[in-house]
Amino acid sequence: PATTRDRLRVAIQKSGRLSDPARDLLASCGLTWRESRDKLFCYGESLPVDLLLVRDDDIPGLIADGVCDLGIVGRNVLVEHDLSRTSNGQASALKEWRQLGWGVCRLDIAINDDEQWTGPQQLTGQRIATSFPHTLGRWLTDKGVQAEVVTLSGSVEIAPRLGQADVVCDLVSTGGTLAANALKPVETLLHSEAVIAGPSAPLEDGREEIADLLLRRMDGALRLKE
Ligand code: PRT
Ligand code: ZN
Repeated sequence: PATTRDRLRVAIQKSGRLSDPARDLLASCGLTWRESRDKLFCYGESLPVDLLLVRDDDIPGLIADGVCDLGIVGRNVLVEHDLSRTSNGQASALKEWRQLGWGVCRLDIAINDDEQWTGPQQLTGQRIATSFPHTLGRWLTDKGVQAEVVTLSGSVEIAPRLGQADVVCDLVSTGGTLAANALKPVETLLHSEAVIAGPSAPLEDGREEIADLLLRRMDGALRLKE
């Protein structure tokens, strides 16, 4: 690269389910930081580790492009990004460096709760609403099922009632949202949790050592929580 970077850059979710636990985890590693006025960037004071505050969907791309070194993100987002690359013929660029044990959820297929479930073949010819089209597409291919994937960026659970889809494929934690929409989970495509995402290749310019230090402290912090 034209420019070298000697500080580690970690992408975390700006606001959402993973932002507070991610900040807590970094603080438990002894990191203190100063937030920029626009609250998009945090300068690390106690360690050469800076934070970038972004939408969770942007985290894998920022690491793949080398803008950030590590990220704290749901496996579901990482898997979806990876499959979108490989389905384009690009090489897989990222891997999970750590599993964090929180942000646990499943990516499930859910159908109307008054319907019978006989198996994946039942989805043949159906419209399935999801925010994870590549993950769903791979699962359908694995099962040999031909269905129509309807990609929605949010409010997936109400798609059947709006007539946009017949069934949904969405994240589930308690199941309350599905139940409130008269849906029931019938298949699990992915078990997810928050992970430390990083490049498959080693880091450069001394950032490897900073990452090692941060991850060692993280391992200690995670062990204390057990
Ligand atoms: O703005 P940005 O794009 O950053 O945020 P976002 O809205 O995409 O993400 P956010 O904050 O909702 O979730 C971030 C990550 O948290 C997800 O990528 C998952 O890895 C993880 N996670 C864990 C969940 C859930 N549990 C979860 N329950 N993400 C979403 N949900 C939603 C689900 O989509 C459904 O609408 O919660 C509803 C279901 O919850 P239950 O408890 O009713 O089953
Ligand atoms: Zn998102």
